[in-house]
Amino acid sequence: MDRANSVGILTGAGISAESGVPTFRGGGGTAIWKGMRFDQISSAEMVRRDLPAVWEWFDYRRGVLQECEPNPAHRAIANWQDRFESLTLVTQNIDGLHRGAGSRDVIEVHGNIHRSRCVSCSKMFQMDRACVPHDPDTCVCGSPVRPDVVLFGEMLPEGAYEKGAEAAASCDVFFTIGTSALVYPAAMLPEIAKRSGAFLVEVNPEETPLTSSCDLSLRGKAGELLPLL
Ligand code: BV8
Ligand code: ZN
Repeated sequence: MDRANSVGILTGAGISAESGVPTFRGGGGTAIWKGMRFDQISSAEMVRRDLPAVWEWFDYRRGVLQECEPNPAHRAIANWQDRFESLTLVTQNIDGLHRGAGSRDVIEVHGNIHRSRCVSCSKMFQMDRACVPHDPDTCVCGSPVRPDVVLFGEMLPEGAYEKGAEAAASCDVFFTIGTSALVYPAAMLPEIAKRSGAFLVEVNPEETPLTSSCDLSLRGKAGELLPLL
């Protein structure tokens, strides 16, 4: 950390766990919603088949998020912002808590739960956290709006992955924090960093498929370990 000029970070649901945001796969379970696995309800197919059900799921999660604040892990990363020549933060999370903690230029590769977009003209709507259920439900052009979130089977936002990959390929130290490293292409980023010679650090209470290729695997909670770093 003392000698690093450029730092890359990939975070997942685990970094928001201590804020009270449920993870998807942690604790041996998989998030289930009305009998469906979360990767069924959070899918492109479901938006086509039953958009109201998708909104019910996301409005429920936005309701949970109303009580959640950034935790010491988010704040530690926000404090690192000005301590390195360059710091690139890529998050798979859609909860907006990194931005809430003061991080700038967060690359949200899976979108943001507080933004919606028209299915036809792609007009964007920024919702306030308090705006539950979502509003508006239809665009000014008359078409329905959907969460501006990347669902399974959907492309990542234009350029987001590429920006993350570029940072991963050129950083001195790369942190993979609170992610089970199972979802692609985001899970490629730590691998790119490692292949490009970065010092790869994992922060996770559990082992992941990345653990064996990490230079350092800190077995613990992000909210406790990151402030120590
Ligand atoms: C795409 C938004 C293609 C929605 C999400 C077969 C093989 C390989 C890939 C695929 C395949 N079949 C399908 C695919 C592609 C698929 C994929 O990767 N599937 C995986 C599951 C097999 N990927 C996609 O579909 C992506 N799109 O590939 O497009 C394409 C190509 C061309 C043209 C068209 C299309 C899109 C993926 C994005 C999906 N959207 N989220 C929503 O939120 O509902 S993914 C979802 O999983 C979240 O974003 C989440 O962040 C992400 C990953 O999960 P994690 O963040 O890692 O969270 P998880 O719960 O899994 O783990 C938590 C970790 O934290 C645990 O390790 C735990 O130990 C740790 N932890 C717990 N507490 C703490 C902690 N760590 C630190 N501190 C703590 N206190
Ligand atoms: Zn529209």
